[in-house]
Amino acid sequence: MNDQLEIIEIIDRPPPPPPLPVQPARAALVKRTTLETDVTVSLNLDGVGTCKASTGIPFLDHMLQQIASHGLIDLDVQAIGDLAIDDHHTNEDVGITLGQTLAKAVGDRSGISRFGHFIAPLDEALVEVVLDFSGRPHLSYNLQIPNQRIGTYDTELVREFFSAVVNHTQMTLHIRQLEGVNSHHIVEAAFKSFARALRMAVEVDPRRASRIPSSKGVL
Ligand SMILES: [Mn+2]
Repeated sequence: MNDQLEIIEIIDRPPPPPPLPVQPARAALVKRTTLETDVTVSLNLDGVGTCKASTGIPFLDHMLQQIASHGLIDLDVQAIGDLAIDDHHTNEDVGITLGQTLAKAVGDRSGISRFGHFIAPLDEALVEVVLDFSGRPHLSYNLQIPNQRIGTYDTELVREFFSAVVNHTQMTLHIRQLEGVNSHHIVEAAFKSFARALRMAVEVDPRRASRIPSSKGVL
């Protein structure tokens, strides 16, 4: 043991660095209730991809898992809908509420990359997604899904889902099928591609800092 420790007095101690600005959490929760459905969505854009999806529509839950997992979004979707009629209202209202939650989480869209694109394969299926957090809703969609149903899910509802998301996130979304034969593969490739494009678009651009990525100054 050294009992003659030298104590050095630092006289000209530099001032402590200023505290880092607290980044507001890019997380949001929206609860939406109508006479047809009761939907709660919460998400964290800066998550690790955890998902709790319980919509009563098994295939939709499977697709929400893709958004969380490949978008690295922590996502919780709970829906109770009038499934005794069919899946239409619940599917659409999950899309609406997810869109509203995404819009809330990105706030005024400052600091984000804004644009995102990806081309995801799933075996023979190949689907390209290009999106823009433009503040204007637009959907271009050309999926040619051969089967009317995947499990119990009506494949017409895929377009309805993305349309609801687009209208309530206020985003431009192009979904283009390049290849594909199997219905499950085509739809799942679209959701995977959407997830990765979404991740790219909401990623914080450090060179953008907190500025809004638009020459108009508003999105
Ligand atoms: Mn699958």
